[in-house]
Amino acid sequence: MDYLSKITTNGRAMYLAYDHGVEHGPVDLVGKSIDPEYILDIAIRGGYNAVVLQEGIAEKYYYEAGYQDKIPLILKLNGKSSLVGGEPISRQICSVDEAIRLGAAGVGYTIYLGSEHEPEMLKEFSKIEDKAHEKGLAVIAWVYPRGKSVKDDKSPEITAYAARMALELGADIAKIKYCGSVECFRRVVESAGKTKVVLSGGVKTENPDDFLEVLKNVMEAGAIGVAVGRNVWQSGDPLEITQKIKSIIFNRE
Ligand code: FBP
Repeated sequence: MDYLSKITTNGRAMYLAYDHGVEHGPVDLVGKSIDPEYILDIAIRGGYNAVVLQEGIAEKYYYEAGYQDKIPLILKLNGKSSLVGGEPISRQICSVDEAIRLGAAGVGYTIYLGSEHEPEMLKEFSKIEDKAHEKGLAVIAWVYPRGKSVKDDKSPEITAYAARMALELGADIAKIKYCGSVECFRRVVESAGKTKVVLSGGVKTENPDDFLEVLKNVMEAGAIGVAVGRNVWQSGDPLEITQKIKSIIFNRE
């Protein structure tokens, strides 16, 4: 079954991530980006393939305002604040049924690969994956190596491991951080096999060209696109950078 048809264009993907209010708090939501309506407007006018939200914003700003016909939703089903110390764990805080009720086309879940709590996240993810696929929803795995046993979360070995884990778990898309070169990201894409890979945006770069260069590299390595947040909505001109992202993702052979 093609779970990705609603959230891709010609096999490519550009997602606007906005789950940062949970993960980092309002410190990330500078200027107008504190307002979810501002983000939804960028997502729609920018022509994103989907917007990534947590349940509360999905309910109050997406569902209640009838955005279902305007832009697909990827609902994050787990999350954690940045305030908790110790080994990272992000637990499920929303269900697949709720995602369906809110009109989501896909669900997202973060796995901290290498954390002492990894088994709990793998188990939750697996249940979510079964149910989401049974209902025809796409499953996107944020696979972030993290925890005290992870020495370098951007090493070629561990990023490839993250991508492989997404394949082994049955994710349709793996959201992976950049490992530093086209060559190493090629190995990431290869490791993901039939699971597609999108770049995880990262902290806003001072020079937008630096972020765009990374995007070019991952596309050259075989990624299908990006799930980006801060580099777009923290920008002074989110639609301008969106056009550049779009042309890198979609205007290529
Ligand atoms: P950005 O493009 O802003 O990096 O967003 C991608 C994302 O994965 C978000 O979905 C999530 O909230 C955040 O990054 C998590 O970041 P961290 O690396 O701090 O866990």
